Formats: sequence, C-alpha cells, structure tokens
Amino acid sequence: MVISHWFINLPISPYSLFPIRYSATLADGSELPDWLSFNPITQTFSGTPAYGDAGQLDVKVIATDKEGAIATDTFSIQIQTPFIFGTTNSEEISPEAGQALFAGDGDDTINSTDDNDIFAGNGNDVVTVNSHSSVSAGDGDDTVIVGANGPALNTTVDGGNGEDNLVVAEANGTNNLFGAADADELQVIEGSRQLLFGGSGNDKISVPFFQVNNKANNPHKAIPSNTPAPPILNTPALMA
Ligand SMILES: [Ca+2]
Ligand SMILES: [Ca+2]
Ligand SMILES: [Ca+2]
Repeated sequence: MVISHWFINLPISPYSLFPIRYSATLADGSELPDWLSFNPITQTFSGTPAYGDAGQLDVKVIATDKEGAIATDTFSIQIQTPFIFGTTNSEEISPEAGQALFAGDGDDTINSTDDNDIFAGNGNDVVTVNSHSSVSAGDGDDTVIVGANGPALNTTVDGGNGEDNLVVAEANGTNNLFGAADADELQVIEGSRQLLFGGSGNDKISVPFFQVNNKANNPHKAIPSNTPAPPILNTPALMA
C-alpha cells in the first residue's frame, strides 16, 4: 500500500549536475517504523500499517547534494483507524474499504465495500457487501446481500442465530454463505460455484434453476442440514 508520494521543495539547486541523495526519518530524527519504507529514487513512502499503527505519523525527508548541503522538510502521514464501532442505536454505517466494523446492537444498515470485516452484532441488520470480505451477522433476523453493487468473490457470510436471509446477488468467484442456527433462507441469484450451508434449522436454499439441473456446469454445493437438497432434474434438453 502506498502511503504517500511527496516531492521535496529544495532550497539547493534542483539543476545541479550532481545527484541529490534522499533519505527519510521520523520528524524527531529516529528511524522509520519497520512497516514503513521510503524509496529515495521515487521519493515514495510505502508500507502496510498494522491495527496498532493508526494515527498521525510525522516524518522528515532529507535531501543532500554532493557538496554536503542539506535541505529537510517534515510532514504528517495520517493512518486511518482500521476499526470503526457502531452504537447500541439502530444506524446506517458505510465503512471504507479495508476497515473492520463492529456495528453493535440495534437494527443496523451497513453498506460495506471490499476488504471489510463486518460484525453486525445483535438486532435485525441489513448488510450489503462485495469482495474479499467477511460478515458475521450475529443474533437477530439478518439480511446479507453479497454482490449487490457488482459481482463479488471471496466473501464469507455467517448468519449467526436468527432467521437470516443470505443472498449472493452476483458473483465472479466463490462466496460462502452459512446460515448457522435457526431457519434461514440462502439464495443465489446469479453466479456459479457458490458454497451454501444452511446449518441447523429448517433452511430454504435456492439457486438458479438451470444450474441445479445441469451437473456438468458444476452446480452450487448447496448443503442444507435439515432440508433435502435441491432436486436434480435431468431434463432431456439439458442432458443433450
Ligand atoms: Ca446490529
Ligand atoms: Ca442472524
Ligand atoms: Ca440454519
């Protein structure tokens, strides 16, 4: 992840025939943290901060010419907190990509994007989510829609307790739906190779009709626990 791209404003001549050497430290002169590196060629900072690295980081870039003249400048890198928290109220929350959300109690509406870890908490929550994410819907009768805003892949949904409605609206890779306890409804609207597990309870699992009926296309691995699997109907037209 590229944190920042920054060009130093040099009081020494930028037209010098001699190369200018760049380096970077923290503003107090100490070394950059292990996760952050500075490329002196491109004058680019890059790195992947951990959860504990959120906040402001003050850094200093040092330019040195062949004669030993030095110019420095300091600036701040803002590292977004990776966690956001809801309240006990019912609320609408839209986490940014890469964030983990703990929505808490209440009937929450959560509009997530990619690379999100969503913990919806108690309440009857409604969650939309795209790719490379996980959703733990928690207690309550929750609705989770994967790929509502475009095809999704590599997202895992756990409905938790309650009668949950879990949907893959559109997929371009495998997603996993797990109904968990109680009677859940799991549905694939568009997309193949989706993994659906009803868990305990009288679950209803539905997938596109043509995929149920065409084993050659590797249909969904729909595995309800207390209800029979969708029927495999080998119609002559689809067997041809
Ligand atoms: Ca909630
Ligand atoms: Ca639930
Ligand atoms: Ca279930």
